[in-house]
Amino acid sequence: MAGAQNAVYQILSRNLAHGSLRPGAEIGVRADQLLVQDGTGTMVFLHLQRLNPPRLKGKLAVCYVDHNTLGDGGPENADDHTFLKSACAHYGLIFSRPGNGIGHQVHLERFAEPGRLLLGADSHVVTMGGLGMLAIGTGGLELAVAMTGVPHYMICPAVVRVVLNGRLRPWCSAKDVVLHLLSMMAGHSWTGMALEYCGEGVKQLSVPQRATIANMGAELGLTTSLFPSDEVTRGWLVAQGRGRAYRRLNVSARAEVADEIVLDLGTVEPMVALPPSPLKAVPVRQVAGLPVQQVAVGSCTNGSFEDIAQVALLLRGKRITPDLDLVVAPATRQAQRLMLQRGYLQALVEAGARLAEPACGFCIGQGHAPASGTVSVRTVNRNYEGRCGTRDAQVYLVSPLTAAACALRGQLCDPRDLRRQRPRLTLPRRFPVDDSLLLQPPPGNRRRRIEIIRGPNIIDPPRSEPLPTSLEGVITLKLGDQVTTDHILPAGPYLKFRSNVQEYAWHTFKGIDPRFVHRAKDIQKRGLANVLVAGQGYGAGSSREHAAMCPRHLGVRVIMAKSFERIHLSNLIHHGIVPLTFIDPRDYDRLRQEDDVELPWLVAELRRSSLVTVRSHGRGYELKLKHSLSRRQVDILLCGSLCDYVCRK
Ligand code: MIC
Ligand code: SF4
Repeated sequence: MAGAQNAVYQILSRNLAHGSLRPGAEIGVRADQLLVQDGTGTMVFLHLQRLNPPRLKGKLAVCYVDHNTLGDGGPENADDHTFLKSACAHYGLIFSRPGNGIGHQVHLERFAEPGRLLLGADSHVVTMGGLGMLAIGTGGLELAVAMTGVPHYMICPAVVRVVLNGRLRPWCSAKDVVLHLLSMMAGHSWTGMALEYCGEGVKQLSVPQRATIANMGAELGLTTSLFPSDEVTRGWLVAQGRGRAYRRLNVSARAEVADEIVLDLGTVEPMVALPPSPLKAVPVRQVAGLPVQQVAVGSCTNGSFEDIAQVALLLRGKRITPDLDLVVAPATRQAQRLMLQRGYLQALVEAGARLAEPACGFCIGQGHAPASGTVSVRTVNRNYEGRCGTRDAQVYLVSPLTAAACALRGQLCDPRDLRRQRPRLTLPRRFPVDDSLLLQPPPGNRRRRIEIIRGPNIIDPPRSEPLPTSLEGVITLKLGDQVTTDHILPAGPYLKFRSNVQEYAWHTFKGIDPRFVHRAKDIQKRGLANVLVAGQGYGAGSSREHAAMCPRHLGVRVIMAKSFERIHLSNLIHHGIVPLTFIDPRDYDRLRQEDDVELPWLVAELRRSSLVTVRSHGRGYELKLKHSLSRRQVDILLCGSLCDYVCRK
């Protein structure tokens, strides 16, 4: 007899608009809630203006200003905020003002609902899985299209159950659990998979702790991670004054799943992810003693009140080591206010910490870039090379308790080696709720009259052209494995160009090959296509569609890789770049940068088979690569972009 339906499919089937729930099948879903943030959101609204829907059909949609908050070096950030605020009022979204906090944590506190489906233009929207909400990251254009009421198309994930048994040992926390899991699961491809958590061990994890674990599933390329909604969830929602949002969601140990992972929480130790990947996690003791110059606590992974308060309690009455910089950023204004009320911010300041505003900040290289060649210990989720703003800094990822211990010792250390009692934190029965920085849109009939205000840096994205029947081009760049979207298009100081693709494009592959843009433009001028070659996991990390739009603007029309990450793959298709994968990985070795290439029957082959011919006259080879595009995706590519496809329909 077939087992019961798993929890992920229970939610998907409630929201299913097209297709059937089979792992790997293309399905269409309609979401209950939508989320955008400022870094991806300006483009979402520019797409919406082009799509020009008569009205939006989303249910609850929120736009958070959390990435671009510094406003340094010019008016671009503030202009983006004005644009977003007016666009939210025009289209009917709630606008979360700068200072209100990081979207994922604010959403968890104020809007997330168990048993419901959320789509968000950010890879870490999956944080909401901690509350039993099925949350899926998308590209910006996809989200704009979903806002118009068109179903969102995605690959139905295969579900893997994670059974958490046992109890966490003192000083071990949710971050250690997820780093432990990442180290266990690294080395396999998890693209197209979703995790659902169950087991006795889940009950001892609070909602923010579950959210930390769900958050970092993004680092494995998972579609999402889901926790049950139980009495812990109910208690947390009640403390947020949202008890009515509670709905039970069982994750059954008997439901039908593709695979199962079992973890005894009692075996988890304080962990650290070594640079340059969150997947390179080892027990902290293996690297204890390494001198540390900076500690940064915060982000959507570990910026909850619980996380920051524990750091304050551990540092209370002490001073951090003099040669080290400690920066602390509560993730939300609510956490910040509670820290103030309880005197915890004072404890941090007295210990020598620098306080930062509730925003992404140092997590995305916006401020607090470490000194050259130094070690920075952070509670964030990604430590890719250069993401912190300093190319040769070494970033280590740890839990808040381990971060605090490092701040006291001035070196990487296992917090158990402090030989102290773990601080005891009592959580409030009621969190201080103040939604005054969440601006509600005006009633429907008044919205359309509200003008959308565009600053001079907010530029319409380039128009796309249909895919030509055959292509001639040059391999302008050959890349290795694990090229992340941070490598393709860095954030940090260039984040302010998120609303200006033409300008942002000048920074494409900047950290990898500063000559790339000039080469690509030369090839483009000669009327040829730019073709990229990449290894495994091309496009891992962020959902930023600019990592597809900017290369496309520079004339990239085909990327041949060993494999692609999920959200980036959609972004490529939706912006008119053909993703092809190697059938034989040795073919990757045959291709060289500067090879002339021709795809003589591109469109015919995309339409008729799963193989595409690539040949080089200069080098004398002919290869077959494959694609796994659905009929719909081929049609999108032929139109040039999802925007054109939807408009045509
Ligand atoms: C990230 O953590 O990399 C970001 C910045 O939040 C991105 C979104 C973006 O690039 O705007 C993400 O995770 O999708
Ligand atoms: Fe912001 Fe960092 Fe979270 Fe991305 S991972 S949403 S940059 S805090």
